[in-house]
Amino acid sequence: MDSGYKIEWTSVVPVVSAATTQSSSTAGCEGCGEFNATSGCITSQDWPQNYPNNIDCSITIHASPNHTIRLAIVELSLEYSVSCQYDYLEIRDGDAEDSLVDTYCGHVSPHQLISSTQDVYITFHSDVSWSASGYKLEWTSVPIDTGCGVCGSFNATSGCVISEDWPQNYPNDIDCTITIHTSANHTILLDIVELNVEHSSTCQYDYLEIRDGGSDDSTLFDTYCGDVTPHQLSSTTQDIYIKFHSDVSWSAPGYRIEWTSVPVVTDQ
Ligand SMILES: [Ca+2]
Ligand SMILES: [Ca+2]
Repeated sequence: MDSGYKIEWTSVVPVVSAATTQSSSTAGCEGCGEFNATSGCITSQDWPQNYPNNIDCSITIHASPNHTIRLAIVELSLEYSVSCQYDYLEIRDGDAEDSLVDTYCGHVSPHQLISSTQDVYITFHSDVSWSASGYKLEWTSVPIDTGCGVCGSFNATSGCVISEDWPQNYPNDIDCTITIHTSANHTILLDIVELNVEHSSTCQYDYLEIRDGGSDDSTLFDTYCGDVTPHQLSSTTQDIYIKFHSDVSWSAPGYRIEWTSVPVVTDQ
């Protein structure tokens, strides 16, 4: 390092009273500790102001049995160093030492992680000097769908299908066809509970096609990619045809879709 000067600063939140600073966690987000709510958010101390120096904070998120945890890194800006030795956020899938997912410092783009266990363990450390705005994380617990189908024909009045390896990222190079067939005089209410596949403007890489009918030339409801808001589709027939394709690179958690049969109301 060249000699010269080094200036350090710290933002200080004015202390109004002991009571208000106690409860000043940002917009209802949590700080350090153990959490077992099904969803929530966590921010660094004083976020979005700079975090204090000399902090050690540990966070454990614990999901219910048969659930994993989706953790979104919404914002992450820490003091940067090549090996993240000064300030860092460590994320572990589970609480074992060998379960390190990654160690973050500097500025990190928003992205999501999905645990393979029921627990996520996070530690934050800041050293004696330099700080930044810190982090905001959000978590949601995700049910492990052992009872859902993946590809094939389903002949049932209700059920669910998930992408392969859900809620982990789906594999590359997949073609999966799903046909759902319900009883006579019924239609199908399809509930797209979660859908997050590689985004492209024309959905040419990875996509989920959903058709109102039993074959690949039935009327298209839509072709989906990217992060899709949960919503429902109602078939006009007793069949729905779904095709999922993934290309050779990039993947995402995929989808979880539920269906139920709806009796057709006939005029008396
Ligand atoms: Ca620092
Ligand atoms: Ca892809």
